[in-house]
Amino acid sequence: MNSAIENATCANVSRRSFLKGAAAAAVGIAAVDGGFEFVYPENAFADENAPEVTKHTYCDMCNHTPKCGITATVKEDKIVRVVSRANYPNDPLCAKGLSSLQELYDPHRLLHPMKRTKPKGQGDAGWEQITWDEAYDTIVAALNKVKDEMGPEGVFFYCGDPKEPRGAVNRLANLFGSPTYGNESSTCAYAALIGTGLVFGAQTMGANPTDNSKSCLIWSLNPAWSLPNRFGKLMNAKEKGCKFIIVDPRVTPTVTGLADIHLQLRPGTDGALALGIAHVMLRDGYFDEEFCQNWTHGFDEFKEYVQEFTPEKVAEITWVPAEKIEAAAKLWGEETPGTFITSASPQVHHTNAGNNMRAISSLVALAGNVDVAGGLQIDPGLPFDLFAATPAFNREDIYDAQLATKRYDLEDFPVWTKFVKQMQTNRFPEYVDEGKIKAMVMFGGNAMMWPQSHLYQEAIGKLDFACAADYYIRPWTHDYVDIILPAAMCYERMAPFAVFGRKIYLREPVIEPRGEAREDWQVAMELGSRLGYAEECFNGSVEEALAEVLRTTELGVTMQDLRDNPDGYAVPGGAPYEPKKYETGKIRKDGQPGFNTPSGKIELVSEVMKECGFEGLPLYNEPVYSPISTPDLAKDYPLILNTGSRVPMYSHSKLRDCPWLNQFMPEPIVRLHPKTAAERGLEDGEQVRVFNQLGEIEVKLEVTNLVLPGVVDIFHGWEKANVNKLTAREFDHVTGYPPFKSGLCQVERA
Ligand SMILES: Nc1nc2c(c(=O)[nH]1)N[C@H]1C(S)=C(S)[C@@H](COP(=O)(O)OP(=O)(O)OC[C@H]3O[C@@H](n4cnc5c(=O)[nH]c(N)nc54)[C@H](O)[C@@H]3O)O[C@H]1N2
Ligand SMILES: Nc1nc2c(c(=O)[nH]1)N[C@H]1C(S)=C(S)[C@@H](COP(=O)(O)OP(=O)(O)OC[C@H]3O[C@@H](n4cnc5c(=O)[nH]c(N)nc54)[C@H](O)[C@@H]3O)O[C@H]1N2
Ligand code: SF4
Ligand SMILES: [Mo]
Repeated sequence: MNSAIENATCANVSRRSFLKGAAAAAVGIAAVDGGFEFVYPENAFADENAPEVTKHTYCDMCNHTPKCGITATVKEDKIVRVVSRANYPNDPLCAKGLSSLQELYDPHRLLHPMKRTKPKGQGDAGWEQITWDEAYDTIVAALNKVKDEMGPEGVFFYCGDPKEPRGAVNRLANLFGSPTYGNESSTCAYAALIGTGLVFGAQTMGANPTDNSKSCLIWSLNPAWSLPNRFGKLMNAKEKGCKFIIVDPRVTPTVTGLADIHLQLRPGTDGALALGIAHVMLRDGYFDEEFCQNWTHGFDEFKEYVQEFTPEKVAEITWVPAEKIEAAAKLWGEETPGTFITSASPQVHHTNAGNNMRAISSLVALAGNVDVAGGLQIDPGLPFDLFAATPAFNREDIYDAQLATKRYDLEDFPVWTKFVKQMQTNRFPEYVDEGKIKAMVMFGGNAMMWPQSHLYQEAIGKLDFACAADYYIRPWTHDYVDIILPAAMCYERMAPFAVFGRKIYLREPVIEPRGEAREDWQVAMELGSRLGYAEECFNGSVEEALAEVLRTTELGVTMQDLRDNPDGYAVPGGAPYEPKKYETGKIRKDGQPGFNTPSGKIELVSEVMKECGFEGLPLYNEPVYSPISTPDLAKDYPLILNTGSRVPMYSHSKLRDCPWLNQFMPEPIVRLHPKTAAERGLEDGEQVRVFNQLGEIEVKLEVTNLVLPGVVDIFHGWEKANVNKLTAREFDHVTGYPPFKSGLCQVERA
């Protein structure tokens, strides 16, 4: 392993104690470390002399699509050891992946369907074990009742951050006839995809540098902690000479490992910073004039607008020194081709999300970095996303013909509805209060992820019926549902496929599910069958559902092809990347030259925005609460509240009970710069109150140079200190996103 990656990945991880734990797992004994005692339940022990079998799967500990490969050693249907899978596109396993056995064999895991016997939200649901049959019968009766009384749209189908159930749940919602399907991407990736979709006519979060890339603009991503397998690839590009500009308020291991220029901005001022860089590029000729004149829409208007964003003015807004803005514009404009990478979330966790993302995307066009080798390659790629299944499998035909006009968010978020065939979920409490939603089917979600999250918790409680599938009973959310179903984990399930470019991997279960757990796809398909769609839901068969996913790709790939190629089946065909396809008509759906936007060009001024009643330019607006937009509020709450930047050892609300991971951050902390702490007479390690006009939490203080002076950095998802008590429910009009990362607050000794 590249030692730089190892160091960065494990930056917050005490290697000695972690490895001690890992060794304990290998022999299947209890791990006792740093005050934590973890005892595997009986069924984690195998006969020492039993033969060993090696099997492969991929990890889902960060619920995400890095899909790191795992090789598991199995004895008597018990996993005794896991390591990174060799010759697999994504490796190595991070601390979470290596700890996944503790989640799998956790004695507190939910292993049977349960129903509540006591009233909601009172701390004790009186959970009582029931059979799958009883669970399904109850759910089917409740959903059909809502369907009969008010129509299928009254049932809200929801997937949280776990991405794996999505294809099956989407299909189920469409078959049931409900456009009220949504997922956690209402606060995650879609705003970035909408922003880039508006500009490029292609939804993208950028691409890693290739050997042709002279530069790379990373706009708010910290893969050293959030996507460790990707960080290794970026380190390799750095070694080959690619120059990096990184826009991040914090000094992360990604910044120290990669950045040639680090722009440490005030959170939420991303749009102003991008317009300032554009100003310098256009002023000093660091742009591709021919490309801009021929292939961008609204160039002159955009050029006129950025006149006011002088480096000096932008420095005042963003806190980034003017010289650095100048230097970044020069590097980005001169070191071409260059690629750009943006995150799913931090740059859009603001009330100006959509326009921030459009302004950032404009920089790629100005530099002429679109659809060139080493730049942002706009590639039609394979006609499917096997991870979230395919449009045909998801039954978008039903959605388009019958459901699209019945969705509840049409008036709230018109731009969103043009791009996303799923509901923007952030106004869920209002839809419940307005009587539009009466029941909820939840796969892997936590109400704590929303801003002012108690309102979402209460909204679930107000429903006639709610059920959830999860690995655990998480009281914060599940105290408000009626039935809870045990979900099988990555070692126990088959769906979905892993796809890397043209290579597809089938995942065979490594072990039988513990207890009565069932995989999400099976649950969705069994529920669908009982709701009257047995044929469409393959009578609950995951094998057949997956075969149908393959069939809908129309690529001629079969399950047998995948079984015959356990090291990945390469879909035949495909050609090397072809640059400048916009000139030859290979990007647009109608075969004409140009891009898939209304004007056929890269839209610096957006026609879709205008059609939806907004300004066409990516106007910069201050975050709704900020020292500039609400100076009076800022007198009481002078610090910028930046919540949810990822930590290496946890995924959102998960893994707090995993002993090997919990030891690295046993309790919620707030991070402050030494200067900010000193101004308040605060010292490292003491308990502090973090509060604003919306709420208050108590956490332990960590004083660190990682954060920018004047900014407060707190991770989300802690039940005992839920920072979403302090985040506001003003939503960006374009994307519906909340200001998770640009609130205001104050910190005092507790
Ligand atoms: N303040 C603040 N809030 C944020 C963010 C932030 O940065 N700041 N980030 C936002 C973002 S980007 C996201 S993605 C969301 C994430 O928020 P959530 O979607 O709530 O994610 P988790 O906390 O991981 O909750 C997932 C639940 O699913 C369960 N689970 C995990 N895997 C599976 C599975 O495969 N099947 C089933 N059935 N259950 C499973 C877990 O046990 C857990 O209870 O949070 C958002 N909220
Ligand atoms: N370990 C771990 N990995 C994860 C997750 C997890 O919970 N834990 N969650 C997964 C999910 S759902 C997601 S969405 C991704 C997110 O992946 P990342 O975006 O990489 O994660 P973050 O740490 O939220 O944000 C990256 C950087 O953005 C900076 N940032 C904060 N505010 C701003 C801002 O206003 N502007 C700019 N330009 N930068 C800002 C932060 O300082 C941080 O260093 O991570 C995924 N990977
Ligand atoms: S980054 Fe870590 S948690 Fe995420 S898939 Fe890879 S090993 Fe698992
Ligand atoms: Mo996310």
